[in-house]
Formats: sequence, structure tokens, C-alpha cells
Amino acid sequence: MNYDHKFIEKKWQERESFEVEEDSTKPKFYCLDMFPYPSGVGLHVGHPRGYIASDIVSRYKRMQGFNVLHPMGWDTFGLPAENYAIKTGVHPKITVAENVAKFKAQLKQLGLSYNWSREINTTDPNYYKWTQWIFLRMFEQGLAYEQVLPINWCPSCKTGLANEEVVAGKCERCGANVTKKNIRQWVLKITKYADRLLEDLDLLDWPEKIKEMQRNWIGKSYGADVLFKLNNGKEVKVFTTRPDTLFGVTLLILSPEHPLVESVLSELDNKQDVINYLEETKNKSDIERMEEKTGVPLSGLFAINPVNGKQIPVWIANYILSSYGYGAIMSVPAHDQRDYEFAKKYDLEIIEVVSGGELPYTGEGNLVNSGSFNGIKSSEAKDKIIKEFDSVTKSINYKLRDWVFSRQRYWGEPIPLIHCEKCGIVPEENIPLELPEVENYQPTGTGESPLAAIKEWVNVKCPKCGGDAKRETNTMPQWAGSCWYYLRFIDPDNDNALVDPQKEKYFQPVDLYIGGSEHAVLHLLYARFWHKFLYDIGVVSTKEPFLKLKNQGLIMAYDGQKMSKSKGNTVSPDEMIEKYGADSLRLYEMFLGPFEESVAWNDNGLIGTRRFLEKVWSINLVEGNIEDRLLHQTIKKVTKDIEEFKFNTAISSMMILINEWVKTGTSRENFDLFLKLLYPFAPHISQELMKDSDLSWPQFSEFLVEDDVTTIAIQVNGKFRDSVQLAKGLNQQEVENIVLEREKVKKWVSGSIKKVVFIPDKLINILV
Ligand code: ANZ
Ligand code: ZN
Repeated sequence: MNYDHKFIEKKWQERESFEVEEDSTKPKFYCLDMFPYPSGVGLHVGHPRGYIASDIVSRYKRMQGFNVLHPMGWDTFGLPAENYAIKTGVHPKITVAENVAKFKAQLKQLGLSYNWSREINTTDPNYYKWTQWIFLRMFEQGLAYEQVLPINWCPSCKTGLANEEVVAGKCERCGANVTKKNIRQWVLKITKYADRLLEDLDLLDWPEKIKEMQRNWIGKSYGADVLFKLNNGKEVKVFTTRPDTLFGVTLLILSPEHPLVESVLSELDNKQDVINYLEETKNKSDIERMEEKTGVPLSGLFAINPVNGKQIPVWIANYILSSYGYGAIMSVPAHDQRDYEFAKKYDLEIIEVVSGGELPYTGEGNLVNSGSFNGIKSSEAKDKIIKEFDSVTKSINYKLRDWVFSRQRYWGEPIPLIHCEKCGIVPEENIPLELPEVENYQPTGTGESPLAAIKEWVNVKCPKCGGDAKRETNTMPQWAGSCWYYLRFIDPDNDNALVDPQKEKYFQPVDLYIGGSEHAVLHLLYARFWHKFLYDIGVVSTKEPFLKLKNQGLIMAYDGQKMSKSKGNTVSPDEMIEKYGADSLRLYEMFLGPFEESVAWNDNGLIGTRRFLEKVWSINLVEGNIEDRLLHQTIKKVTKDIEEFKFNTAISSMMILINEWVKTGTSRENFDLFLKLLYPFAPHISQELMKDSDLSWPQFSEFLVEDDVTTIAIQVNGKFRDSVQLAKGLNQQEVENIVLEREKVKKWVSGSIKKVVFIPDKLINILV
């Protein structure tokens, strides 16, 4: 009989079901994939890499007796469907439904063991009812607030962006240069959670790289606030990490957006220069502003250094960010790289105050030119200076900003708030507040969403006083729905609660979370924030949502480039499954290389895993029960490898075993043990061939795997040159043959061999 993958895969995909319910008699395992945004072009072979890995772990855990929750859903709000609607007039709802259907069919073909009855979709009103519900609870607690902000503005998408959505000064979505715009926004107070978001990283089994990115993003710095008095009677506060350098301050610099600038313009001797400079920087993106440091003095204004009374000039400069610290700095050119470059460029004073090296010197050292603090170590001087001067106070600063949470777009969750002139902002408790139909999806570009144009929707009666009121027309950002979706899988149809507390206690937290590392500071930080809020209001029982995180590496195209439709280098899984079968594809994607590394796709490799399965298909079964050391070693190895996410080496050890069995055949019983090992990787063929219907994970015999390998030291003329792992009990000739083939040994063995000293299982010494 031929290996007919199409028939077999269809058969088992129809037969298998992975529905779970909470069951207090069984341990649970919650294995989650980052749910996809289903795009119009469908999956390419790079996408399922993570899904296959999570499927292997899910099947493996089930075999070990865990009650495995392994769900899938769709993250369907966001710009692509909306941009498509703008272009074609097709409602995003329709586009989304089509894309979901396509993705789902593709995932099903791969034989992924999802609990499909728990499928969720973030644009389903029954789902976003609860996204709105969480927002309302945050609003009640003062965690969602309104603010007029100079926000990141994408002139092409015509919407505001969060800091996390601006990559190197460009819009994460469309690549346009991001500018600033003053606009009324809803903001979430993620900063209130900064310390907990930082500290609780220690509870997580996540890649160190991701944790470090979150730490840097939160960016906690210890230092001091320093108050500088100005000659016009006003004051400017700055944040510094180096209060020990205060005697070296030669300049006070404000960001162009600093509120003081506007108010002192009329007092300046060079008013027009300053106005010109402000005009010039306003039109530049952050990235352009970072390219070359420029500035202009505020002539006529000077500040007084609180530690020595010295008068110092006040400037504005483009490299001072309005959004960090207080938007103003004390400039110490002798010990800060940026200040040094700036002072050199404009020929400003430079005073060394920490001795230790060439300027700018940014290290530790003893203070000089610092009055009574001379000779003190800079590390100690920090606290001493803070103690000594009232205008210098201990302070902590974070890079993390509050999360700009509103978007001026159509295809997002409506923010369920009502503006009433009499009552202020009133929550809309009648949720879900559904998106109305619109005729035009085009953003207005005025800072209002297309919803603002729908009068019947906007104009409402105030729920409090019954008077005329208006709905909020901003919508939520695309990240909202993914902040809590892992909770809804636990209880997807609950109409009365976001999640039933009993069920939540059973299934939370997510034990294993698999997805791309591009979410390091976006989704993964936002979700932790919402989770902590839900913990505080008693909705969830764990401090953190995702215990263990694994990031899959990318699958690159043949040409080593990222796969993308536009480059025309994508490979479709449909075609590969049709030709070679889902089992071959699953094996190949895991065999390609270490899970967390990028690897290049190659069709030939897929032919290799297909051949392997054909060998499995036609293994010769012999009578009797044979004790098989290699089988038991393979069981041990595959078990360990799955635990360690080394799917590629697990597969190669199964290949070694099969190559052996091609020569020797094996017993029915041994073959069934092997098929169980293969099952998580290639579930269809293994079930087709299995006689034993009990799907429990095989145990290896300790006796059979016991130390039958040994390390033999290799010497040449008594000098250690190499070592090799070999089976125990080989005789001198066998070991000699192997050893003499090794490169490291060949190098030393020239001419004829005079004598060989051999200690079995331990050492071989070749004398030449
Ligand atoms: C004086 C000084 C002397 C500084 C020195 C550094 C070295 P981190 O560590 O990232 O928190 N700074 C403060 N606010 C700023 C702003 N709005 N835009 C640009 N730079 C700003 O950085 C803190 C340091 O960044 C602060 O300490 C300040 O420069 C600068 F030898 O103050 B420092
Ligand atoms: Zn009212």
C-alpha cells in the first residue's frame, strides 16, 4: 500500500477533536499561540512555525495526562482592513470574515490540535463588549484620562500613534515620517504600573532579550531633580542622573516645546532667531532632529547654578526631548557626549569636574573644581550634593510614557463614553456599544474619526441627566483586543462576566506562550499592564498572564530575504501540503534548525522529511519482542528535546532510529512505541500506523539506556589531542579505525604507527 497522505490526513483531521473542560482531577496546561491578524493574502510557510511547535507541545502534554487548553482566535481590528475599505468600499467586516475563513482552512490542513469551539474574534461585539468593559473599569479608577497632547501623528494614516508604534521615527504601519500634532486624546496610565511591570519580570521564564527590552523601555533611572532660578524670576526644573557633576554645568538647555519658551519670547534680545528656530524644528521628525544637534541661545536670559551661584546661559536645542524628564537639562559638556558635541559646535564653556580621562569623560572618579566636594568619589558625591542643597532632590525617572489609547479611525472598538455639557464625561454602560455603519471610511484628517460624521450615532441623550450629549468618536487602538484575549478562551461564551472566576483559577496562567519577538514592547507590555489591572480589581488571580515565553525564528525565503508577497518569494503551505502532506511539512519546519533561530526555506529539505515518513510507512515488522537499546535512547532523547524546544534534534534522532530499522526491521510493540514519539510531530501518519490506541507518552527503560557510551581520550605520542564518544566495549581495532579518521588526530599522525596503547573504554595512545 502506498503512503497516501491526502487520504490519511483528511481522515484523522475529521476524527480528532480537542475539546477540553475544566477538570479538577487533572493538571491543566495552557498552551497559547499569539493569535494572528488574518491578512488578505493568507499564510506563507513562515507563519506556522510557531503553531507547529505549540501543537507538538500540546499533543505531548496531553499524552502525559495534562488537560491541555490550546485555543485559536483572530485579532481582527486594525488598519489593513480599513485601508482596504477606503480603497474599495468593501466593509471591513466582510474582508475580515473572508480572511478568517481562509486562515482557518489553512490552519486546519496543518492538523493543528486546536479547541475550535473556543474560537474568538476581537471584532465580534460579544467579544469587544468586554474590551469596552475593561476600559470603563479603568475610566472609573482614573486610569483612563483625557489629555490634549502633542502626539505622534502619522500624516499618511491620518491618525495618532503610540510611542511603541513609532519605529526609528517612522510609522510602524506605513513607514511615513511621524510628526507631532496637538490633539485631544484618551490616555491610559500605564506608568502607574511601571515598578510592578519591571519587578515582576523576575517571575517570568522569558527570553532574557525580551525582558531586557522591556526593562529598557520602562527605563527606570535614579538621579536628582535640580531647580534652576532664572534672572526673570521664573524657575526651570531638570532631571539628571549625575548630580555629582553639578559644578560642571555650563548651560541650561530647554526643548523647543518647553512651555517656558513661549512665555519668554517677548523678553529676548534675539526673538526673531528663536521664532525661526522653533519653526524649523517643528517641521522635523524626531529622527531628523537626532541627526544633527542644533540650538539657539535665549539671549538676555540666564540661570543660576544652585550649587555655586554661577550665572549660566539658557539655550534651546533639538536634542532635548520634550517628553523625557522635564524637557530641560543641565548641560555638562565635560562629562556627557551629547553636551560635549554641542559645546564644541557652538564654542561653549567646558569645565571638568570628575577626574579620570579624556573629555568627555563619562566614568567615575574624584571630583575636581567642585568647591568643598573636591577629592570625593563621584559615586559618593551624588548623595552628598543632594543632602547639601535644597534645590537638589532625589528623584527617579522613567522612560515609559502613558499609553495614548485613542485612534481617529473607524475600524476599532468604540470608546464607550458620552460627553455631556452638564455632567461631564459619562460612561456608556449599555455595552457592547457597536460600531455603526458608515458610508465613508476615510479619516477626516482633522483629528476626528469617520464616526464623527454620523450624526444619528454621535447625538445621544445623556444617561445621567437625559439632556443632549455626544458620543466619544475616537476608537481604541489595534492592541486593545489582544490585551486580554487569553482570558476569554477560558470562558468564551460567558455573557455575564469576562471570565468565570472558577474557570479562571483553573486555567490561568498561560503556561507556554509562543509568538514572534517583534511584540517585545508592544503587545507583551500592554497585556501585562491590563492583566495587573484586572488582578487589582479581582478579575484574575495571577500576577502575570504568561509564565513561559518562546519566540520562533523567522523562516526566510530561498534568497535569504524575508518572505513577502511583494517580493514574490513566498511559499504557500497549501501547495506543500498538497504535494508532500501536512506531516512532512510539520516535520520539515521543525527540522530546519533551532527553533529560535532564523532559517532559510528549501523545498529539497521537505523531500527529505517526506522520504523519512515513507521509510516509516514501510518498516518491516518482525515476530517476537526485541529489546532495542537505540529505541529507548531515542525515547529518552526526544522527551528531553521536546522539553527543551530542540525539535530539530528530536527529529534527527528519530531518523537515526528509522535508518537502523530499515536494515533490521522491528517488532510491532517497538514500532508502536516509536509511533507515539512521532505522533506530536506527525500526528496523521502515526495514528494511521498505530495498533495501540492508547495515546500515552512512552517511558524509556532506565536499564536499556544506561550508560552504554563512554568517552575515550585520544593521545598521540602521549599527548592529549582529542576525545570521542563511543559505544562501550569496542575492541582496539574498532576504536583505532574510528580515531584515525578524525581530522584532529590525522594532523598529528604522520608516517607509520609504531605502537598503540589501548585501555578499553578509556584511552587510546598512538605512538608514531
Ligand atoms: C546632567 C548630566 C551629566 C547627565 C552627565 C548625564 C551625564 P537616562 O540615564 O537615560 O535617564 N536628559 C534629561 N532629560 C532629558 C531630555 N528631556 N532630553 C534629553 N536628555 C535629557 O538619562 C538621563 C540624562 O539624560 C540626564 O542626566 C540628562 O543629562 C539627560 F555627565 O544631566 B544628565
Ligand atoms: Zn448629562
